[in-house]
Amino acid sequence: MIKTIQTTPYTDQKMGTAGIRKKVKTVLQKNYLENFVQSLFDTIGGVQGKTFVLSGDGRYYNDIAIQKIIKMSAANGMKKLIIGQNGMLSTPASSHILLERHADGGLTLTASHNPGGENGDFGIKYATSNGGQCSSEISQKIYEKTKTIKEYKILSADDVDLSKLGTFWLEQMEIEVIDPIKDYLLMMEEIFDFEAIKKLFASGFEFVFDAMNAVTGPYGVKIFEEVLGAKKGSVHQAKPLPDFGGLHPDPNLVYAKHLVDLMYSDDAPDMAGANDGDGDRNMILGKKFFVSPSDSLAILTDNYKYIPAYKNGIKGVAKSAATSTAVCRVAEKLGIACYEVPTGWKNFCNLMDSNRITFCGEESFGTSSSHIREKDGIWAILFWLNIIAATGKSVEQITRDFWAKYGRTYYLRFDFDGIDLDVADKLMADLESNLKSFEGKTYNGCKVTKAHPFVYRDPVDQSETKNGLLVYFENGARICYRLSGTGTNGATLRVYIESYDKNDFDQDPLKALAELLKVAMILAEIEQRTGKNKPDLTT
Ligand code: VG1
Ligand code: CO
Repeated sequence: MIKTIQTTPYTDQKMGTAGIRKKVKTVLQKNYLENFVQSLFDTIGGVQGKTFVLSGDGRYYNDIAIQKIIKMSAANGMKKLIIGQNGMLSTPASSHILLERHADGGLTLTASHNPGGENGDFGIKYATSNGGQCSSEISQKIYEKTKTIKEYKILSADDVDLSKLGTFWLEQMEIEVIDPIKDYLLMMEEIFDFEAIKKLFASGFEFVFDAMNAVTGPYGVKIFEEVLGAKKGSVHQAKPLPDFGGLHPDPNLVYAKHLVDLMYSDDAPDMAGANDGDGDRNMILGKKFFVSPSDSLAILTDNYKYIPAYKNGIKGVAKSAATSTAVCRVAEKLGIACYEVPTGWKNFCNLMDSNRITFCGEESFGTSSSHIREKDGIWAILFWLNIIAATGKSVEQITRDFWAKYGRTYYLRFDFDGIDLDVADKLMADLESNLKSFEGKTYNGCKVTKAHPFVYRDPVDQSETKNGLLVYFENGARICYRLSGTGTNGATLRVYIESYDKNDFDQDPLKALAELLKVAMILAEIEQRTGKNKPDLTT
């Protein structure tokens, strides 16, 4: 029986850089999830006759939320839902299924790299029929709707069993529960040289994949261990847990310290990779060696010819404005375009749909290609394995060869967390008004050449997005400031800093960027305004 439930709106259901993301406690409020989902359905003209992909990363509340959404979908006339077994699909696998099945939309229940569990975060990423997350314009419309919603529709029915594969019906709606890994694996086999990677593992190459107790554990076991022959046990923290075992499932030097410690110990394997909560981020480590994500994007681009799917040539590349310029130097050499877009994967999608780019990436440990419309953690790790298999070089050697060819871009991101929202907004607004006055001046020995807000005009739909403030210095150094759009705890100010060195590749990035960090703090008056004299997190 379809029920129409009266409800009262919430005023905080705005989507950020990647969907809506909230504290679990917030989402548990009465009708909170239902309000958002019904507003979304209403905004897109209803879901009557449509097919959606629906799944999540298995975090706390995934199981309850998915049942609610199934029943709301049925009540709203959805034709079909495609769901990963046990309600789970990684974000890249979900994007792939959406494209492969020509579905009308996709909902991924995840707060991505944010912690899970009762005290953690929950969220929803909404993808449109192009496989990528909806535009800011659509998310704004959904937000407007959430502020006036009065009722939602839901089927009163028993929970659906999502543990068995196959097709069944919930009243008029078809539900297909699929193997979450099968199609994704087939796609990876089409892209990469699996035979070469099998030989690499057979030759004794030691590898660890850390799934951070999140969604890609089973993908890792299947792909790396069972298919490619990596030693049993190569996948660490392989079982997805609702609270990620207490980990912050963000693969970086701080939150994946256990893996970094292993890789800097004498027992380090030859290579390690890690993914985030929903499997779209990746971190790459060699023996006692870390590859910065901005470098990783540039290195993959420079080595595209080793990958069967790309060997006949790649189109352009793209990076977020906050990401280092390393990949631009590769693009220049290859004679292909390098686009700079606002932070957030949705901004790459038009470039891919219009065949302008093949690879794209963000400094936040995200890399991918036009095979889907999301970043793809396992894809990036397979890409590295394929290069290693083809060249016989180590992670460190591949990176050093890259630096020798292009110079090294030292790069770090500094986060100032938990700032009062108004203080953060004012800081950015004042900094923006001051930008012009920095030009031509020297701070701590660093001379500003130009300074301006980052404004992007999408070459396909001509939409304009303003995101971040850029300050350029002599010798190719750069600072980018922006506020996070994924946090759930006050505002996070992100300061991204890079410098470029043609000859000296062995500095500690923290030391190489120390003066610029001081300059960044001076220009934005960070200490005066926030009381913080150093960043809370450096990645
Ligand atoms: C962060 C990253 C951004 C990434 C986004 C979603 O956004 O900086 O590069 O696309 O998270 O990542 P923000 O607005 O907090 O800086 V994922 O792995 O989470 O969906
Ligand atoms: Co993610």
